[in-house]
Amino acid sequence: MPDDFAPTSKDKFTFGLWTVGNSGRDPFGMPTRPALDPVQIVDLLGEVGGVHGVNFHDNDLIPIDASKSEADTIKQDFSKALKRNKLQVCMATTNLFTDAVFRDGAFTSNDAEVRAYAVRKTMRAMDLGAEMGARIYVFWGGREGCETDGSKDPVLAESRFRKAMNFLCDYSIDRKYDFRFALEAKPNEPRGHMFFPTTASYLALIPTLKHPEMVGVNPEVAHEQMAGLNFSHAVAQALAAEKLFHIDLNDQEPGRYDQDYRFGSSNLKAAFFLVKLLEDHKYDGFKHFDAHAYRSSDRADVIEFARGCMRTYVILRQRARQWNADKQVRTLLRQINQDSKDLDALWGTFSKGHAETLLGMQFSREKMGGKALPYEALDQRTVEILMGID
Ligand code: GLT
Ligand code: MN
Ligand code: MN
Repeated sequence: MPDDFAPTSKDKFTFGLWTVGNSGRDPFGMPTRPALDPVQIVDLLGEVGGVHGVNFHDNDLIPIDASKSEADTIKQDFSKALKRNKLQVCMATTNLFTDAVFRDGAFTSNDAEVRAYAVRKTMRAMDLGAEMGARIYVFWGGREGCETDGSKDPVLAESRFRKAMNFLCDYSIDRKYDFRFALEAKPNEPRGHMFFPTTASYLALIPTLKHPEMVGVNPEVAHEQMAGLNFSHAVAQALAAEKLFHIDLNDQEPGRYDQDYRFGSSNLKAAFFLVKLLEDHKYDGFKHFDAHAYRSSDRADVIEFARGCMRTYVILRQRARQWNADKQVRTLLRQINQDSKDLDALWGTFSKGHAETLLGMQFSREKMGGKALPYEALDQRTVEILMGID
């Protein structure tokens, strides 16, 4: 029987080396799975099937202290593995958080030498990303933040971050790398407080940059949910601003540490409305599963985890189409949306005439306030579609 939900390369699903390569280490325990090198991870993704591409931090691929000849060998082996498994490199990023040098930030560090080193490390990582074929470059400021507000002036921190972005945009232009930058927010963890805690914070920063057209966002489901926010609404704002350059899909239970669960595993209804939003608005970028398997999983289960992320997306996409075409949903939506082009036009553009007409209009608050809004029925039908009821 053909599998209607099998992902294909056309779906543009990607995984980071650090996602399926996650060894199960956490702050309380050692790895539970053997460490995999980049070639083994790419082979694993090939075995998963239907994956479009792979993403990496500079040091996921090349260890921070590797020599030039070691780096060359790694790159050659990696390129062969990509070819063998028909995978592309889609996104690259910089590890500006693991090494102790970044313990108090990278671009926003209080130490000018660390700031310069962070910019230089990113330049080299951009060289590597461009060489491997990436055109999206993600910035996740893992250590950009503080524990005590006495340690940093947050206005100065913002201006340092802006300067780094401006310099690196110019570097990409100068080297003709054609990168689009995607900024990824997170409210906390690993810092007590992180700068630019939500996607909206970055959307507000972007117009203040030297090359705003080059810079967008990379929202992550779990990060917005950690801030107690509705992820779809953050994505909607990015879509409306034409700034959704990349997306990190995973899942998260409310009020917990950063869990990076399999996509759709915790809040299926929120995942459904997210997929529906992306599909309705024809998001065409990469869909990166920035998630990892449970610490208890072995290699075979890691493969199930990766397949599960993609399969859930594909099934939810099919359910979104079903929802859009569903008779009952359509009837309810017609009843809920009371449209009038004339009324909208009245306040759509200002004119003295429009203002006069509006001021003179008669409204019946009682009638408007008494209209039926069958949202219970709509939500129940949504849940039943999700449960597979035709
Ligand atoms: C890290 C983080 C992710 C970011 C990655 C990019 S690294 O795993 O938790 O959300 O997307 O730097
Ligand atoms: Mn995360
Ligand atoms: Mn992420």
